[in-house]
Amino acid sequence: MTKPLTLAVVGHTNVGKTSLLRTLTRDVGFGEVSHRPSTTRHVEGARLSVDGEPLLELYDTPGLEDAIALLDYLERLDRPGERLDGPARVARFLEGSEARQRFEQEAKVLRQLLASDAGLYVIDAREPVLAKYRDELSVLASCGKPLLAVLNFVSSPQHREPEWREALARLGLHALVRFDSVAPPEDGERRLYESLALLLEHSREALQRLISDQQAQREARKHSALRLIAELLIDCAACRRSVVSEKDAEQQAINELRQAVRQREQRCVEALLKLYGFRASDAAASDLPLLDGRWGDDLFNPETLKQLGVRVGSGIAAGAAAGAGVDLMVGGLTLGAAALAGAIAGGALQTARSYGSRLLGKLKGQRELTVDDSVLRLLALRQRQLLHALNARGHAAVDSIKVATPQDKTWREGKLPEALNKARAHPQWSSLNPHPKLSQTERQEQIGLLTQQI
Ligand SMILES: Nc1nc2c(ncn2[C@@H]2O[C@H](COP(=O)(O)OP(=O)(O)OP(=O)(O)O)[C@@H](O)[C@H]2O)c(=O)[nH]1
Ligand SMILES: [Mg+2]
Repeated sequence: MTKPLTLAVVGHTNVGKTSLLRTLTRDVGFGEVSHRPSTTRHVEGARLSVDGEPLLELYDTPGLEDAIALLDYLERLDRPGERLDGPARVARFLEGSEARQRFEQEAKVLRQLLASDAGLYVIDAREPVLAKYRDELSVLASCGKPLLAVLNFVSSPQHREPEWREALARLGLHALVRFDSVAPPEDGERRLYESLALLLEHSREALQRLISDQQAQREARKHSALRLIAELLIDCAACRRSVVSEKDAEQQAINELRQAVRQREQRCVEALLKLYGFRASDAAASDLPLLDGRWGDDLFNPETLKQLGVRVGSGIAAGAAAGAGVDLMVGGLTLGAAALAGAIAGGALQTARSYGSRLLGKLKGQRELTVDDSVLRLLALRQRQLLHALNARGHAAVDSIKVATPQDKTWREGKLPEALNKARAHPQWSSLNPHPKLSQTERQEQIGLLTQQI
């Protein structure tokens, strides 16, 4: 096992060094982040490992504040007739008393940089290139370690990237990456590590492993996320409530159904946040729009009939599914009895029982309430939107994501994926119904198919 590559994250105070560490380590709890300067007071490290092998150590450092004075001081350390090089000067400074007094914070930074393989120099790209930053770079460069400039705040419209590029080049610093730690570009980490590999030839292999591992993790996360969304949709599509035909009872059932769907959506939001390593408070689903629910006649849904081993002409099935008219009711009842007999003969007793009790409910004037198609489409859209936001979110972000209803009406229109139509005929596929059977092979298959379609 080789020694991990060590990097010191350095720069002016309040430029987002701790934030960068949070995003690179995907750890929202790393260190302390604040809009006030001088928040980080001590060096603190984090380690990235692949398959249990530590590959990279990142060290957060206090922000530099008074580089102009420090540079003056360093330049006066040469004795008469002497011309020290950078590292020798820094070494002399660190042995002296000022490193424990006036420049105590700065000394911590330089010590850490000297002990590291390279430094990430974080820049607030909104700032003009002031003299203090140029002096800061001279001080850091005198440690003799490779430096990679990281332009933070590049998502801000006021950034001054061209100015910084030019100034850095004039100081002999040509390696630079754009990396906004609140909204990092999708390939941001890869670019950052690739740029480092150019500076640190001997660490190329370790950095490549890190890049591949992170890519694999990103893919795995995306897949798990889509599966979570598919499960939410199947749960809601298969959800069903039997209600007596009476106004108050119906209204109450609608309210309860809405509440159940809403809570189920919130559970999905929380699971996605956890999967992506964010806090439960980082996003919340806003309320669902008021809709009446769907009073469906899924008893005669072709899919239900298929379960019972009944083959009907598509005309009857389609008409029955639409729940049209008295004739069909009669047809439906006959069909129901025949279907029951057929199912019992075929050994599908469970299915027959459940179908039988629903049929009985219907005879007694009960109605079946399910989740409206448009709500299912809305849930899919909102969760996809959330997933998109999570993929683009750095772990340094502090504002929370709002899972809102899209402004346009796309969620009201369009065809539902087949898996959801199937789920409507399988009440036992929903964790929101009593006695669910969530591990049924067919349910798992449909979740798999839906995962690919979302
Ligand atoms: N919008 C935006 N805000 C950021 C970004 N990076 C950091 N911030 C904010 O900038 C402030 C300073 O961030 P920190 O990470 O504490 O900065 P620091 O360089 O560690 O500061 P010190 O430890 O005090 O030297 C915080 O309010 C962060 O939320 C960024 O890329 N975009
Ligand atoms: Mg800090």
